Amino acid sequence: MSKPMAVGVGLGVGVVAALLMTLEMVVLRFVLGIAGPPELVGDRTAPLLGIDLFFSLIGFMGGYNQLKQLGVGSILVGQVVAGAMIGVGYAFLTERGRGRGGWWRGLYLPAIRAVTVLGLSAWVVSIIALWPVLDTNFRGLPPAQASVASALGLFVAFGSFGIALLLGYRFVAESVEIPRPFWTRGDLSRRAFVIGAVGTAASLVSGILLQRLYELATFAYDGLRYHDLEPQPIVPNDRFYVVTKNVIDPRVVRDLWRLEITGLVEHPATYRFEDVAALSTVTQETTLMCISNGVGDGLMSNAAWRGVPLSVLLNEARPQPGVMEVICHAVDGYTDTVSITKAMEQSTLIAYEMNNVPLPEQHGYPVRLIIPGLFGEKNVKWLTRIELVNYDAKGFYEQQGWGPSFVVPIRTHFEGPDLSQPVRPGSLVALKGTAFAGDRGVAKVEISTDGGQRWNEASIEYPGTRFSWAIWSYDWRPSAPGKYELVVRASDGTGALQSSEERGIVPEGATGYHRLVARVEA
Ligand SMILES: Nc1nc2c(c(=O)[nH]1)N[C@H]1C(S)=C(S)[C@@H](COP(=O)(O)O)O[C@H]1N2
Ligand SMILES: [Mo]
Repeated sequence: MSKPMAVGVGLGVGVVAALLMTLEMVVLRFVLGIAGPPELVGDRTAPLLGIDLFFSLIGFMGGYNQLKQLGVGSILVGQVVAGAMIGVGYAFLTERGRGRGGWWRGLYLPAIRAVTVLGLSAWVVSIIALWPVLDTNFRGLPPAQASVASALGLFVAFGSFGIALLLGYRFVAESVEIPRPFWTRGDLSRRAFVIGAVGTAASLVSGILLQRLYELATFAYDGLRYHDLEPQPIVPNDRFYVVTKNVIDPRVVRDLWRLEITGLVEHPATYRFEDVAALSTVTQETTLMCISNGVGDGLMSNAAWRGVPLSVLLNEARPQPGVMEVICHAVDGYTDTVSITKAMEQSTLIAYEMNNVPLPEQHGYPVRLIIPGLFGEKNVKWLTRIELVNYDAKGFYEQQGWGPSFVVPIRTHFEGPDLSQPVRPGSLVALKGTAFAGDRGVAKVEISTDGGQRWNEASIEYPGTRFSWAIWSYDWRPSAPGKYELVVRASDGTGALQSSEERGIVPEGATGYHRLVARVEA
């Protein structure tokens, strides 16, 4: 075969083999929840990006969802490009072997050896590089099995790429050995056509499956915010804010799923869902807020969670002396940490119900953590392993540089009424909003209508619990026309007044007062 033709055939067959590999990865992901490079590489690298780079990438791409799409898209494209390059290399090696020894059934063995060595090395390297996230399984396989499944998934994917490349190349190249001009509808063009058809079919089927996966993807709901002119004490589950690192969230099969207690404990344990549900339960209203919730933003919601205090499981497992932290691992490979002291508090829950129904899938089905007083990210969803350690471990976002404090500061928001239009002098403006102070409770809410010079106490319409927000209201009747700067602030149960310091989101969450301008016009 001429060099340019070998390049062309190798490239084409490499691309088709990579498309077949992509198809197979998509099927494994779809059916068995096995994560492939597109998700694993993102999850492995995201925590390594510095917080500033991560934040500016999100800004540059126009959102977390766009960044996720860029990540997955570039790995998918990268796989095809790598496939094409390997195909060309394989073609070169094979063509160089023409007329020499070392052939077996139309396959040139040294070329096969090279591809095999490359494939095995790629497999080993990817296992080592992806090790920390290899225990991801979106169907909820327990971590050890999940790691094996992911490793096998990669093996099958790389292996099938290799086999498709060898067989595909031989299939096309064989026809060239009987020399016929390319354009005479000879054997070669027919065979090249077959390979092209296989590639097209693989892309079509992958495309359909990817389309289906895209519909399941978190793009539709990640970053959902809760805003209401009449804020509800308890946010309905389908309106509760959502934040997830995933492109597609887990769909855990409850009977496959286990909760493991491992690490520095006297009695490591594995619980089935029924075992967890059989333990004594508590119901606890707790508000969650994302660390990236800006002042006035809606990444904050309140629900009643039912579950088991984590301390019940930890006491059964008997922590060894010297335990400092608890690492919480989730089926999506997400991890976060909490101090053993906080983990042992009665209010730290393993929750499996949200507002009287099983946890919805996007809120962590079947089991998540609820840790009052700490930012949302510590409330690990799809929890599967609790590991006790004697060092200061860092979770997914903390590795990026968030924290080190994850304590929710006092936060107050205006919600209603809509003040985008002017109001009439003398009319009643029934201001309403939320106030939240982590696990310290809200003691007092104050409103200023003059930019923060004088303050008046608001009424607490709904006090909530120590762990939840309060809903406040304040009846304001502006008499004179003009522009009024409305400000709200609260004091928590310890008597501390909300900080007016305008601190940005990075790295410990925003602080400062929510301010609105109301226009009063006759
Ligand atoms: N397993 C897992 N848990 C997770 C996350 C995640 O991506 N994966 N995101 C965290 C973040 S950043 C937040 S703010 C909360 C959001 O919880 P919600 O979607 O139920 O409101 O979940 C946390 N728990
Ligand atoms: Mo978050």
